[in-house]
Amino acid sequence: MEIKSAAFVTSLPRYGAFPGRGLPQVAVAGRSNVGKSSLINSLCRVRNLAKTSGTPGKTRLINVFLINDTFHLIDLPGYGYARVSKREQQSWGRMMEEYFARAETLRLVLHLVDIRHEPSQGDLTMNAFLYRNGLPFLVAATKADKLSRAQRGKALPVLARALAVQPFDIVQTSAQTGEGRAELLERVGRAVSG
Ligand SMILES: Nc1nc2c(ncn2[C@@H]2O[C@H](COP(=O)(O)OP(=O)(O)O)[C@@H](O)[C@H]2O)c(=O)[nH]1
Ligand SMILES: [Mg+2]
Repeated sequence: MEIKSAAFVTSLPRYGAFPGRGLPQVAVAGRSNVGKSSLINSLCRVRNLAKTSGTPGKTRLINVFLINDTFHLIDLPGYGYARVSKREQQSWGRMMEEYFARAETLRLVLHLVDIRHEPSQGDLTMNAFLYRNGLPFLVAATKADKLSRAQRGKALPVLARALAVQPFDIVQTSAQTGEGRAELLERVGRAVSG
């Protein structure tokens, strides 16, 4: 699939009505700072479509983008940011549950994990949630540019085991080099067509 057009639609504090709702959706989930916004920008080849940030934990909104006038890309708020209150964590949880319960046209979740680290508690919780709810997902390991081939060879099996997927099912990505972009677009394209 090629992305010919990408446009910001809206930011939602709670998942609800928005223009064009009903089109197929692909959601991007992962901990704060894992590279969700960067990956969206890289996929769409638009520098600042999704706002990236050096200070994590700011995105507390569901950001909706319209791609090729045919499907929505959903930038979900990140989890696992250490400096948020219990109450904020709970409101995050409600927001996510609400999203997944109401997103009837969700076709694929891109679950982003940092290739450099073992999955966090939040990553494991998200993974369990995806399995428990039978949601179609793909694990993408971000920031692959930061590891050598040898380091990746060690990191992937660890990630795969923890997330109960096959190592070769994990797409290695880099927003910086564009690695994994073509494969992700291919998978997204298949998910939203038909
Ligand atoms: N080296 C490298 N840095 C990245 C990559 N993706 C994101 N980053 C950096 O990680 C930080 C968080 O990225 P962001 O996209 O805002 O993460 P989000 O909170 O998940 O949306 C920023 O400083 C990015 O520049 C990547 O593929 N490679
Ligand atoms: Mg973000």
